[in-house]
Amino acid sequence: MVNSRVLQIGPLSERFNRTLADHYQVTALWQQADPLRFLEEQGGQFELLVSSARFGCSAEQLQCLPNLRAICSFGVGYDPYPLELLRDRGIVLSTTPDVLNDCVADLAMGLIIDTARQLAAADRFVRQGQWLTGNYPLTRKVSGKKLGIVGLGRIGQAIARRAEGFAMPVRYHKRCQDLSSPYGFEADLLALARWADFLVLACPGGAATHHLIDADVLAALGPQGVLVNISRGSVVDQTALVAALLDGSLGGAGLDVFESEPAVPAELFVLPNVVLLPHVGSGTHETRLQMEELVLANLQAFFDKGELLTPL
Ligand code: 8YV
Repeated sequence: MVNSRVLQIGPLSERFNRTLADHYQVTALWQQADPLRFLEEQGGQFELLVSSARFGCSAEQLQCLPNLRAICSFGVGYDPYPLELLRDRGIVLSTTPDVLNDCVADLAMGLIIDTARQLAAADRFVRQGQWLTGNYPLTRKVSGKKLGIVGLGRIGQAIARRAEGFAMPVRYHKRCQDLSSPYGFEADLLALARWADFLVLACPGGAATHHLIDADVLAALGPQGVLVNISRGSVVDQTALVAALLDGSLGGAGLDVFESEPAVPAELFVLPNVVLLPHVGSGTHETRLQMEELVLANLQAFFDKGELLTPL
């Protein structure tokens, strides 16, 4: 038997918060005057926790939750959870896989096109009245160009399928070759970066991929190459990225994620070959609703049967 008290670490949509409160006795941690003190005093009563890929749950918080059994997380990223600690304590974690693949992959293609064809910059050109006095400079073609994907999980595969429609040859890099994949495997990330016109990051964040994209990878991608990041800011050495974009040794970048969001390096604001988005990969009405429903379905499954629907 699981008790119906749910601890929620951070706010999700109003709609989600309301539905959750209709079915469970919810405690909103962020509304407590002193959240850590509250946890120290009251943490023992919670077996269920709801959080997100943004708020996660720290080791410090977990220490105050001795009876926790399951975490239902909104989003597909699991980097803000101490996975080893969860494993040691037998706490199960669900994320919201698959339902966001299309939107994140759509956004990756959008960033490829926007960065190469400079849609956002050309739009600014029109709005500023500059077309009245001259034509926009030529940009770079997308169709037929070589696409390297770092991380060929569910989202990476959805990006690769879309790229086929643009006649883009696809190769990928990940820790182990995916033998069922029709795409070429490249064990050497530097070789993939040298080969690719566009390098899209679709791998998980966390310690294993921290600064995987460093100055050497950016140099290999080169002055005609474009980096697109829809995964996590931590995967890229952002200082090296800014330097490469400013000195022209990297051709462009389309970025939906940053190292310490919502801070974005202001040096990039003036560059027309850089597209900057506020972490909106999954941010459509349709997908966010499906993500919310999947969090609630996981919670209900654990409450009813002690099992999650989409465990990590
Ligand atoms: C969300 C994400 O923006 O799924 C993820 O890992 O980063 C995004 O879908 C995030 O979960 C919001 O909390």
